Amino acid sequence: MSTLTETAEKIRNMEIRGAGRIARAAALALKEEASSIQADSLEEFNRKIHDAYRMLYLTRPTAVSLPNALRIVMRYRAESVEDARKQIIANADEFISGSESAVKKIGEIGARRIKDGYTVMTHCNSSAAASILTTAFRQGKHINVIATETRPRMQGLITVDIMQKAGIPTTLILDSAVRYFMKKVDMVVVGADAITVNGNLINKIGTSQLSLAAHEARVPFMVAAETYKFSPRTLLGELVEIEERDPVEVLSEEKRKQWPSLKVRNPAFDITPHRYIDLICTEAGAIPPEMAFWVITQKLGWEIEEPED
Ligand code: RUB
Repeated sequence: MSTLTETAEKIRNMEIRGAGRIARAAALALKEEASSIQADSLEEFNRKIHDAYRMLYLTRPTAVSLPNALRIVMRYRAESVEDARKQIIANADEFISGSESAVKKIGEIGARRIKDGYTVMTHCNSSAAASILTTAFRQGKHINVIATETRPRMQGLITVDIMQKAGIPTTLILDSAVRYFMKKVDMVVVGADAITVNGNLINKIGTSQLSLAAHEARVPFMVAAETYKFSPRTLLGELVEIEERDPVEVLSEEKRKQWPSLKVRNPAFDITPHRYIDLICTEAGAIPPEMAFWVITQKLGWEIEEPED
């Protein structure tokens, strides 16, 4: 199996998961594909690299970091195959290192909002959110983290592992226990799969429930998101597609056979309205959700035109 098909498969089956990781892995796969494509003409090269782009693009529909990363890597204007190769490799390298330093920068910016003694609730597993928590802890702040399990794929356990390895006191809770514990929480910090032009957040299923409980309890709700998590297509009026995964993740085939008429639904993400979000920490600064338009047009430099698929 080539690196390209292997990466595409790993993104599809969630061996590679989390919006930032997916973006970096896809950029790397495109870079490796560009390095190894055999082509007699620039047209042939363009066709082959576009096929690779499409294969990666179609792996998972919700995390906008994936198409954003792919389009950034594909921004080349070349006169020859070698020239195209070089530009794609340089674009991918720049994207990957920029993405890694963005996560670090978000950690530094977000940590300023975490005070000594805070209890912070988080959901699923986000590298950007984890970066804020570990940075705050490294700065000597005595924080406690409450991590939700995140059914059905239990990504909360990845968060627990990161927190425990960092030495941060951590409590694991059921997803359904969020409201029960919210009164003990000083801040909620979550990651992002996509942010729409009107500042709504798309993140792991259950995030919107956290935001409601936080809103009710007057607990600030902070999002950690690199600027490539903002969705240019929403500027064109499109909605972000919510991935619905196999029901087997929720209930085994065996159990489902017992109740043949039972419907099982498994949306992987949900939408948190911008009015429940206090702050979005990006590498370009901590901004209110209302600034999403600025990020898309000024920071991502997207023009109001139909981006090519
Ligand atoms: C992961 C998820 C994460 C975001 C942000 O969902 O919802 O909160 O992707 O993560 P899944 P990061 O496990 O289905 O990919 O900050 O690491 O990009």
